[in-house]
Amino acid sequence: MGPATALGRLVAINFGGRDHRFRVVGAGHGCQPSALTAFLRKVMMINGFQHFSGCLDGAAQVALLADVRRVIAAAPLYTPTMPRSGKPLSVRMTNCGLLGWMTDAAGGYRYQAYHPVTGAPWPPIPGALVRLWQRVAPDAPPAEACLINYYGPDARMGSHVDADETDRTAPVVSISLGDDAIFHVGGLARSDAKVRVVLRSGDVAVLGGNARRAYHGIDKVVVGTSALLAEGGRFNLTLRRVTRSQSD
Ligand code: MD3
Ligand code: FE
Repeated sequence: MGPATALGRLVAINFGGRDHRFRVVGAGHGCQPSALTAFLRKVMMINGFQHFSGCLDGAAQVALLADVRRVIAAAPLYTPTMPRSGKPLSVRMTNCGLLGWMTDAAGGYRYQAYHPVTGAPWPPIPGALVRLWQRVAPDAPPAEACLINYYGPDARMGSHVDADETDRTAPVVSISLGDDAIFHVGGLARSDAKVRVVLRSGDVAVLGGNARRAYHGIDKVVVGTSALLAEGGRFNLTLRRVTRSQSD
């Protein structure tokens, strides 16, 4: 999908052999929605998926990467493993926040408050991410978890639904840093048609509504498309509300 589209502009996306036309509407905060946002709503009938291309400028990406490096210094990337089989995932992971998502053979998919290798509590969510959550998810209670995925050249993430959160009414907010990734999103059933999108460094995606229950994954990382990470590859950060808020 192309770069951010000027607000009010009529765009066309060809899908299933015909052009789908729609107007790009603003989101009420700084970031410009891409054409994909309207496409998913109108054509695939997935509400609540918003994709903001180029939401973070170069300086903001550099600053956020420095935040990520500080988190990793305190909470090193580790290789998660599949429930029961213990087969390693191809991404490496860490977290910041009160809770972190993890998986291993013994305990399976879950949130826990401490790093599985060091046993230390996860570092706090950096201020810039707390403010981004407030800006793009103003109605949600505070984010509790920020999962950090690192994709090397051969890493991918198979199609799945994020379902380990007790509160699945709050959106998931995704931020991409580094090389481009081919992202796919489908419907509520694994067999539903999927649309593929390039997620670029600085893109922010908000997954709310029924998009929160849609199958999605990363087909591949396109190596060498960004100079942000000296080591190459891609970080994806996902901010999440996990538990139901006390005040609701
Ligand atoms: C759609 N991460 O960590 S981010 C994940 O790029 C995950 O690392 C991918 O899927 C990544 O669970 C994709 C975009 C994303 C994140 C959460 C979603 C899309 C989503 C939750 C519901 C629907
Ligand atoms: Fe996911």
